[in-house]
Amino acid sequence: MLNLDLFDDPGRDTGESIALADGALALCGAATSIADTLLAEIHAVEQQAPFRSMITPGGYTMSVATTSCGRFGWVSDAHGYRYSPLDPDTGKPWPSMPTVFTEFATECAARAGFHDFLPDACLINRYVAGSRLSLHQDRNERDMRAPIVSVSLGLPAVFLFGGLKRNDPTRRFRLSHGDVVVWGGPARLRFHGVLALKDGWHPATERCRINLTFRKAG
Ligand code: MD3
Ligand code: FE
Repeated sequence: MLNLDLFDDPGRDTGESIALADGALALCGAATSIADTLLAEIHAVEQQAPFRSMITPGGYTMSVATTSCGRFGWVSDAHGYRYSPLDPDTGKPWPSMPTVFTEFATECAARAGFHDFLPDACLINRYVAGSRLSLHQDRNERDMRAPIVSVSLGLPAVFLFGGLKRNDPTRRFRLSHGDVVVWGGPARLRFHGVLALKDGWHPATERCRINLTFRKAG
C-alpha cells in the first residue's frame, strides 16, 4: 500500500496498518499468506458462476469482469445496480461463501474496530490490462453501518479515493497483492474508483488483478 501523494516510505510494509481516512484502514499485506487459498476458492466459484462483463444502466459494457458468491451477488443491467440471490446468467443461486472467506473478512473487520461483521455477499472483480472502474459510491447495501472489506490480489492497481461529493478532490493509493482495506463509518459513502490497470505479470494471478469486496448486502 503506497500513498502516491507522498514519496516512497520504506516503513510502509507488510503487517502495518495505515489510516487512509477516518473510517478507512489499510492492513498492508494482511492477505499475503492466505492468497493462494483465496485464489483456489475463487477458481471453484468461477466454475459455477463464470466471470462476465456486466452492462451498466447507461448501456456501457464494464471493462472489469465480475462474479459473486454468498447469499447475494451484485448485478447490473439496463434497470440499474442491485443485489440478487440468483445469478442472472445461470438462473441459479450464487455459489455459497467459502468459510475461509467469511472468517477472514470477519477477522479483518474486527482489526479495524468493526466487530461481528458477517458478510452475505462477496463481489469478485477481475481486471486485465486497461480495465478500470470509474468514480462511484457503493450505496446498494441495506445497512450502511456495516463496513466493506476489500482484498487485492495479483497485479497492483492505482485506487482513487474521493470525498462524499463526486467533485471532491481525490487521493491516489497503490493497492498491491495481499493488501486489505476496511471501509466503514464516515468513509463508507466516499466516492472511489480504480485507474486503468497496467499490463504486467504476477506469479499469483498472471496477467490480471482480482479484488474481493465483502459486504453486508441484505
Ligand atoms: C471505499 N472495487 O467493487 S475496492 C467495488 O478494486 C469497488 O475492485 C474496487 O469499488 C476494486 O465497488 C475498489 C476498495 C473499495 C471498496 C468499497 C468501498 C473502496 C471503498 C466503499 C466505500 C469507500
Ligand atoms: Fe466500489
